[in-house]
Amino acid sequence: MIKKCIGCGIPLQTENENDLGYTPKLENDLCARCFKLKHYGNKIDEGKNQNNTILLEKINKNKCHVLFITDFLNINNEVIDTYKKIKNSKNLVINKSDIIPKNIIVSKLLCNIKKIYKIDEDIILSSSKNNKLDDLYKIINKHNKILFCGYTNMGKSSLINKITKTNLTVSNKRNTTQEFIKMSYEDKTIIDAPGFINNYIIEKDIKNIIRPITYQMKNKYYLNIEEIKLAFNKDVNLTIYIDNNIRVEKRKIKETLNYEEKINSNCDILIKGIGFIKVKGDTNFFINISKDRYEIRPSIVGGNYE
Ligand SMILES: Nc1nc2c(ncn2[C@@H]2O[C@H](COP(=O)(O)OP(=O)(O)OP(=O)(O)O)[C@@H](O)[C@H]2O)c(=O)[nH]1
Ligand SMILES: [Mg+2]
Repeated sequence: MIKKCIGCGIPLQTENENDLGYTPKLENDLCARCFKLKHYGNKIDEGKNQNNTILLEKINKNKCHVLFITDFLNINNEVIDTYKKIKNSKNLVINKSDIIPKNIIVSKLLCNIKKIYKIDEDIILSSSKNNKLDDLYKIINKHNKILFCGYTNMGKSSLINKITKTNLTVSNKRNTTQEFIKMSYEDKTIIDAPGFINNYIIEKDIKNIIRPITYQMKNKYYLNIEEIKLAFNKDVNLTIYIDNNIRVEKRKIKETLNYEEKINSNCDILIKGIGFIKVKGDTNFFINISKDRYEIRPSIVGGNYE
């Protein structure tokens, strides 16, 4: 039988140091990549990039209940479209609940997400960091075989480590888990899956609760968030939900920005890989990134969507 790395599931090999799964000795339980990730943090090459279509096919072939893991800043059409393509019985899990700002009423948040993205199943909140696992256990207890999937870095392996007391490799590098990994938990089977990949994944760890920042924007100014420039044609109030470590600056407009779009009051401008901005008031906005990088939606943190 082929021996697999207990950290990421890749078959172990001693032949080629530059290929995935390499280990100097087959007696080792970890591949060299997982060894480095566990002991030295981030200084490693990227793992194998997953093919989302093949990954989805493999998930759909499994006869099991699926828990699809995402987090507060990574709820967007692409993520939800992938969730909806899962044919098994399933739940959406908003993990890393420890980063959700304190002023947000989580029951309302989940209700809003359900309505805006038209999700039929229950949405569950969890955090391996804060040991918020009670609602997950309720689901797990109802099934014999449970598969955790979702986009890379959403905390799937961290949750499974907490639940099954295993030692899967966890890191803020994309593609940490390389293959499906089966393990037992009580009389059940739990499966960890490699993460789906997109172009805008936050590789930085969000360690602290998000502190929303409220701005009064004047139309002569634009907001600068990393490489993103965002301006409005009216004075508007907005609240920004991003990692506290990202710098936000207000600067005077000197150039016109490429894309203009209309937004209604109480909608979010979601910027993939960064977070979202809730805008109060109808306005047009101007942005320097193309349409595939951002989305507009009714705000998940307010409003009434009956
Ligand atoms: N704030 C917070 N961070 C978490 C939590 N769970 C995991 N993380 C961090 O999120 C990052 C990704 O965790 P993993 O468990 O490796 O994520 P994954 O979904 O298995 O990732 P892939 O294997 O690449 O698909 C790590 O840096 C973790 O420390 C959580 O509950 N809260
Ligand atoms: Mg993983």
